[in-house]
Amino acid sequence: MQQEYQPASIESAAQQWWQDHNTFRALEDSDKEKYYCLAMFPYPSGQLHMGHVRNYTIGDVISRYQRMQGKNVLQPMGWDAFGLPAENAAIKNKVPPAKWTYQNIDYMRGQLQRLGLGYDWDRELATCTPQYYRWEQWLFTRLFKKGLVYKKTAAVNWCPVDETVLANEQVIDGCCWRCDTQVEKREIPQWFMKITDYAEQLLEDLDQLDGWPEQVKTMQANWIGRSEGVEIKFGLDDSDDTLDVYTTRPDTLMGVSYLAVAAEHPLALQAAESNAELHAFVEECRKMETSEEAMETAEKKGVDTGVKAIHPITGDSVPVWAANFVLMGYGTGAVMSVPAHDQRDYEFAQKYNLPINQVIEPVGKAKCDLSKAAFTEKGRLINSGQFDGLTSAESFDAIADVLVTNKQGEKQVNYRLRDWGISRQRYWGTPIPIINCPDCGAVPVPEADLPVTLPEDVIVDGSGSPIKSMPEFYECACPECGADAIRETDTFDTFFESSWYYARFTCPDNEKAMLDERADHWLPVDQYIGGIEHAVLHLLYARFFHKLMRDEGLVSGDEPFKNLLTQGMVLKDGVKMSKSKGNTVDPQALIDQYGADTARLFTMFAAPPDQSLEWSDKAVEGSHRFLNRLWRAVQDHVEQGEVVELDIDSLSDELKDLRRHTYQTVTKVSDDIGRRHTFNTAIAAVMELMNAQAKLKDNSPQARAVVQELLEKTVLMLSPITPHICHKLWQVLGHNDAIVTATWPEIDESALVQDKIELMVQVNGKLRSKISVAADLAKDAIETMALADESVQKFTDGKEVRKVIVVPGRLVNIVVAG
Ligand code: OVH
Ligand code: ZN
Repeated sequence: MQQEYQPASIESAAQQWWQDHNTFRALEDSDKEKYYCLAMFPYPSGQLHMGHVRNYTIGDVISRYQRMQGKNVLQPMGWDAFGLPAENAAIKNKVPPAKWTYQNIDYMRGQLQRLGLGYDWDRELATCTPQYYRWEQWLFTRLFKKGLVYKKTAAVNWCPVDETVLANEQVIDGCCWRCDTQVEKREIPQWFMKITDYAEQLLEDLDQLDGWPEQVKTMQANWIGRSEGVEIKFGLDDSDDTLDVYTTRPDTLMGVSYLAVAAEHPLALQAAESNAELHAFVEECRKMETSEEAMETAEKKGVDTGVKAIHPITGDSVPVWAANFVLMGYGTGAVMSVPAHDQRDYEFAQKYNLPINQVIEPVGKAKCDLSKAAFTEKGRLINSGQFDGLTSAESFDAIADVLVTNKQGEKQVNYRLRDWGISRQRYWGTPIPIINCPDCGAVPVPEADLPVTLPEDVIVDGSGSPIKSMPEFYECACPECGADAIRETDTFDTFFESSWYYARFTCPDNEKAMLDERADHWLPVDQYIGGIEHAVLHLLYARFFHKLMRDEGLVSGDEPFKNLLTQGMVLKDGVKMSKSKGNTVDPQALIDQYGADTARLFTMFAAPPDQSLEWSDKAVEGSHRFLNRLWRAVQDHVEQGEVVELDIDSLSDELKDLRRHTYQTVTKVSDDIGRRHTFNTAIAAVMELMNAQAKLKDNSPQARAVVQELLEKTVLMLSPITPHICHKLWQVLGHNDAIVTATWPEIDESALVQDKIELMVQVNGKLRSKISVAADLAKDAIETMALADESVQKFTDGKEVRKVIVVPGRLVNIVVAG
């Protein structure tokens, strides 16, 4: 009696088997080659969404495939558990962030298990536990001693009504998300990591990352933004000070018509003391948003400071303006402005009637019309005195040389990358392990006193971080002098936790050290998988941390992630799924209705992993139908009883063709899964093979042997994608071992050899017949066979054969007279 395909029971049985046999526990002491596969760990936000299902299915398919290649696979899972959502939920639902977080973790862990993902759950970690974050506190104090972290004042978003700092995502159109008050900027002391010390390495080592998408490497390179330029010292009237500017276009130096400084530049601040208009402007700029985006879109404004600078080559007087498009934290806080050759300077000059001096003329096809816009391309110098006639490239060195000789400038390499501000004035995060002593200043918490534990039994009501009003948390003694001191109450940016979790997964149980020799065993991660939204920040910070840990002797190797796969978005009706749009699909409902295997098959079949995946009810049903078909094909096959041994030499052409199809499919699927990561085309190939099998009418013992082989290979090939149904069908096909312990099918080369080929036979260029011949048949034998063919003879009878042309492997053309 044939069983129905019942995903629920099949799936729980397979999962039980894996659990009972510790199938996915990864141990180091193995002779096998290691393979570390990691999908970016989730925020415990409540429930899985389709983006998670996709991310984790891709990781699981690759892991299971590599396991079948005989590798010793590590696939861990954990929780990126700190962050603002827990605080928002706490305000809304009146539950402490810790409780909310741990509940979510429990629920989402269950969902991941229900999907049949092969994780080593013994290595599970959550970043909000002291066992985890103590080690980043420890690393931070080491880096402090090395001078790689420092404190400086920096601007935050401040709500004057709620009297609290706001995260960027809590500022909506410049206003507070809670009370809609206009947000202000506030300068407060914050901690920074010197990622700029590693800018050169972070850029150079991109070359080692052959397994990363070019697009991601380009985004990182642009973010780091290395440029070669010249720092130029402009003298100031009535002063011994100079005003230093950095430019990548020294070729335009002779066209400078003004200098622009940030509103907070000391020069502007001093001038503002006796200039009311400037003073008002400085105050206005203080409140301005300084995100890169806001800077781009804001109207460009400025005020003349009245200060005059001296052009280093001509000695001409150059006005100094304060402008809202120059930032103090960027470079020297001053730039030289060349309106003729920079569009922003051009617009500013037009607005304030400043001179537009052309000093570059176009060469080749470039066009220049300064009545319409700046000419920003490189070209040849004009109106530039001694430098006239040089190309932009030639003048770079010529001008730099003059400046260097006169001690008015220096060639310089600059980076767009800024140091990483890691302080957050939030509660649900890792406490920064620093004690502020009135006498000793900032003192790192001694190793023996770590971790600094975050109190979890708190009420979060939106009125600021609760630990900022908990003396029992922040009152302490200075570790150096014993004086009464105040503990830091800011916490780390959550990117801090996600910058090293991949390494901690190798030794999550170590209570004595951040990392141990197991890190060297498993790292680098062989395959990392995650969304493109992490192309810059997370991936850059993780690469930075890896180098920091390397330089601390904690890991070896320069890079954490050998291969990177960036998955596309899951869309519905062409747009991103989101709660606010009301177009989400709950993966839990999908699993409840069809089972985990259908959910997995659908997500892998609907699109290549790096492209967006459009949700489709039809495609889900199609995937489910396919699994039903597979189920029935195997059941029908085994119901017919014993299978005899294959006797390859006795097979009919049809059966040989079907065997060849089987192994052609194995070849394609191996390449699609193992190298190209195009799981969708792999699945399509298996579906075609199943179609070919369904067409077979032959029911002889040898046909059944060929089908047995075909079904076994099919189930093996699908097992990384739909592991539960394959677990069951493997048993149904007569195996006593579990498919999860099986190896990937080998290619039977002899099955791929085509011993018969089909040739077209033409008479006078017209197709008249097809003949099947042995692949290695000699030319004259082919001629004889073609001439003897019945359908051919209808056209050759009674005619003189003038010539027979054989095109090997393709056709025979018979040329007859008349
Ligand atoms: N914890 C961080 C994180 O991204 C990772 C750290 C390493 C920094 C999902 C959707 C979203 C979608 C579909 C339906 C409804 C709602 C991926 C949304 C990731 C990711 C992991 C974990 C999402 C891709 C974008 N997306 N597609 N569809 N945690 O929980 O957000 O990029 O890294 O899986 O995601 S996370
Ligand atoms: Zn002290």
